Amino acid sequence: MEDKRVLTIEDISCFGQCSLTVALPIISACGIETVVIPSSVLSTHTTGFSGYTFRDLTEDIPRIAEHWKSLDLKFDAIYTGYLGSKKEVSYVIDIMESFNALKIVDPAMADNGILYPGFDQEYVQEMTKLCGNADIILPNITEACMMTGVEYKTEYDDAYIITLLKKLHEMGADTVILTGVGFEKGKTGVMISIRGMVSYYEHRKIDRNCHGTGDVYASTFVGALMNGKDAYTAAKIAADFTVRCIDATLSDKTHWYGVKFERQIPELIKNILEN
Ligand code: PXL
Repeated sequence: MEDKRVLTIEDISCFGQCSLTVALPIISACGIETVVIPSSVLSTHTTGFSGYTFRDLTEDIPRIAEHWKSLDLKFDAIYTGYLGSKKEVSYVIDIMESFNALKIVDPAMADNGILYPGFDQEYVQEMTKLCGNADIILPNITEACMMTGVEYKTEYDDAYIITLLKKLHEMGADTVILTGVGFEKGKTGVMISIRGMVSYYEHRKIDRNCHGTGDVYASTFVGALMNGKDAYTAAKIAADFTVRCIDATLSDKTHWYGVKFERQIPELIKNILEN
């Protein structure tokens, strides 16, 4: 298989197993050259910790991109996760316009009906624009509702999810991977909609709210997709891997801040090779 190169843009949370400290090892382990732009550096992620440091690298983003343009660098895909500010999102939109690559966006701004600390309505609007310019988006239900103006619900039927998918497509993306969609107790899953052709992959729901699983999910999806898997298969591989990582973390009560994904990577690679 031809070697692939992905650019990922997101923060470095030095401690906490999310964003770049998840994306870089997972995508690289999938055999993909992983180029990074760290959009900011934090001592930890922002959920569950207080007093974290935050170094903004926003103004480095266009400078890095200008240098790369002079080198004529090419990427097969650009994948973005957590971004620290509205300005960063606007720079990412510029980068996506300047480099001809598959655009994959995880809005990474909200969960369980609420925005992550530090984000506001203006940020949601800018992220809605970025998602509208993307080819593939991976929102959860909270993010989908915030971007489409649909009321957030924890209990819903097929029709509600189909409406969300339709409104997300209307924003612009061809492929929508809607995560955390569950219709029965003890189950959750992902809705995969490719230009309105909808399929569903259901799996076990583990009753523990884990940080960083959105990043593990999106990074694995990108790694599998870049290995030539179709969106449904990549979404399924990512879901199975995320569940394994949560399972591997459950027995360790001190490990509340992220998931232990590292020792699960060999199984992920096996799954990618076999599927
Ligand atoms: O995508 C999760 C994430 C990444 N980076 C930072 C975060 C979070 C979630 O809260 O705070 C800094």
